[in-house]
Amino acid sequence: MKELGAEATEELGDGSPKWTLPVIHDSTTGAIIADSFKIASYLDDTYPDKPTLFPFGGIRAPILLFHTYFMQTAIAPGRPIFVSQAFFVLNPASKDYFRRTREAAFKMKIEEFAPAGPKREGIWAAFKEGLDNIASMYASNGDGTLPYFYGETISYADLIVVSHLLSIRTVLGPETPEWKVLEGWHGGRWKKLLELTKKYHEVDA
Ligand SMILES: N[C@@H](CCC(=O)N[C@@H](CS)C(=O)NCC(=O)O)C(=O)O
Repeated sequence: MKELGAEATEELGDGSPKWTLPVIHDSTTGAIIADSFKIASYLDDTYPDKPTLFPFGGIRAPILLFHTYFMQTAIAPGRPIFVSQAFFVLNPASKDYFRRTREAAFKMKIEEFAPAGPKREGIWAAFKEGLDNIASMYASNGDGTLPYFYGETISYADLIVVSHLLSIRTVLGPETPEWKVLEGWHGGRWKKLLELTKKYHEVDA
């Protein structure tokens, strides 16, 4: 990341810089941008004539607020599960790194939150509770059935949800009972959202 000229996005516990993905290199302008929200803002600013991510131009605060809330309310409580699933498909070097950093962060052994581990059910329930709040937020629009954060208008808010759901589906496996259960939550809202946004995330769609 340093070689690329990407900025650190966060700080580690000891105050030293932390670099994270995603990072983009725009070969048209030469810009290197780290941090997903900054990337989304950059893309709208740089390519305003293309389909945009923020429906009200430079007014980004509502989606930034949603992003923060979604991460804190739904993703953070479920993260041990998503992390432990990824752990089992990583190569040995990454496995060692994951075990060391994630066990320290969650103060639990990977095996505790892995499938059939003693913490699994509680973490899954906390994630569901978080997603309940996000579903209520979506359902507060119109008659409650509109698919997007801005009702009928797709935006970066929905892509935040979609990208996390895709990552969860990938690490759990699309045929696992946990994923199948999630698809049925909130009247199938998330399954539908993935279907509606297929053209953005399925190569053949
Ligand atoms: N605020 C950042 C957070 C991104 C983030 O946490 N990325 C993870 C991968 S999904 C990462 O790079 N982690 C590196 C690490 O924990 O060592 C963003 O949204 O871009």
